[in-house]
Amino acid sequence: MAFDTISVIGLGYIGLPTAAMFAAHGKKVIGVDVNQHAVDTINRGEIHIVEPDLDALVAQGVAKGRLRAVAVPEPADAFLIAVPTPFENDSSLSVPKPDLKYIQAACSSIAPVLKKGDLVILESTSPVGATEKVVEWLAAAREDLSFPVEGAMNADIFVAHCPERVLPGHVVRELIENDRVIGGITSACSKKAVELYKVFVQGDCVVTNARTAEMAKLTENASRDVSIAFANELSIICDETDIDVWELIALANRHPRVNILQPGPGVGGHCIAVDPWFIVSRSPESARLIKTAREVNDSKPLWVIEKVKLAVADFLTANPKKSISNMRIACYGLAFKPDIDDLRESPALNIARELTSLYGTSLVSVEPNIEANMQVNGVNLSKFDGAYNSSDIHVLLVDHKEFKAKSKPVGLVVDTKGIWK
Ligand code: SAJ
Repeated sequence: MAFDTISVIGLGYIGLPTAAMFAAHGKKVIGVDVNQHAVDTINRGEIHIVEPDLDALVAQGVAKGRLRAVAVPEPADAFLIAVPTPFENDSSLSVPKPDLKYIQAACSSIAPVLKKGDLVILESTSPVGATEKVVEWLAAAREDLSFPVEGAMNADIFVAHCPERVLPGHVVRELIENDRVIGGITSACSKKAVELYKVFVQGDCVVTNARTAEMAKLTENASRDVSIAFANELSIICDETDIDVWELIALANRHPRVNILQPGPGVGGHCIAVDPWFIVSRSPESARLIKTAREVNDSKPLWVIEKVKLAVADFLTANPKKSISNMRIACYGLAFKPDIDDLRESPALNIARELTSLYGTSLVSVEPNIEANMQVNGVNLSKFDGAYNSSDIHVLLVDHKEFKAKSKPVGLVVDTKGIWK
């Protein structure tokens, strides 16, 4: 059978669901991760991240003996690389630059077990040219094998880029239903990659070259970032002009060709707040709108912090006997978006952290997706009801379902998501 054994390198928010999905479709799957805690958790049939329906999928795959996790790659017929692509840790750079070290490390780890006929897929969101780098790194490590070259025929190994495009919170459904963009180094690579994804993908598998596939993914997220920046800019303009931005957007969206997104505390996650920089770092002179959108979204948390400072000043003016040490401020939500526990690049977390440093123990934070009564990145976590019933200032940062179910609390409210009107 083609692709008898599939290996997924990186068992995070994308790799683990992908691995479990192949296992659910009858494949033998070897997941690889450098994090021993993740490996052990998965091998117990449990998961180390929060994603609806993923727990059952992993439990089933492990129980049936189709899914197992290891720390060091073993031979397989297809290798999917789903590792992070962070920025280079260099504060002197004016435009953040992608760091491919995890992709390179993944290549080094699979190179020794590659054999003729294997398929290697880069799923990680990557700057243009990264898939060609994968070929370079693998070829340097395995001189005994031939690797694909654009326009040439026949090689021992097939390499393609197939960017993940699933929405955290809906990963299991979107893995199956979404269309996939498949960019092989050669058309033979693309063909082989389509064959692999068709194991479970019901959407179309659309073939292009590797560079276009890389840029397609970056473009999708940059497009969303620009749209959210427009909404965030509107929210600031509306605040200055005493207009309810949510009402305004709802009205404007009644136009058949207008579809404005929602403002918020800023843009988070490891995707939309990151990927547009991959375009800007490559084309700094030309990517003007994309860069400005990033700056608009990145500056929104500072604006929210200023709003909270103004609310504190208003409260103290209205209550002259109080001081910061005997008032209470609550932040609601730390995750980067509703109904998940993911704190990556979260503007809400950054706001709560900054407010904690300003107001100390007068400030509590609530995150229903993380156990209360603990500290997360320097932020004190409290239970929702206590904070809701006893705070003087309420700062709504994430529209989690628990918060949406409540009406506007008593006290001053800074609502970045427009749910407590
Ligand atoms: N956000 C707003 N207003 C909105 C929509 C989102 O402020 O109207 C904020 C969210 O609160 C969050 C951030 O944007 O902080 C990103 O959230 P998201 O739901 O837009 O996207 P992600 O980061 O969870 O997932 C995106 C998706 N890309 C697109 O929708 C184009 C997903 O399909 C990708 O697979 C994912 O990035 C990725 O991995 O690249």
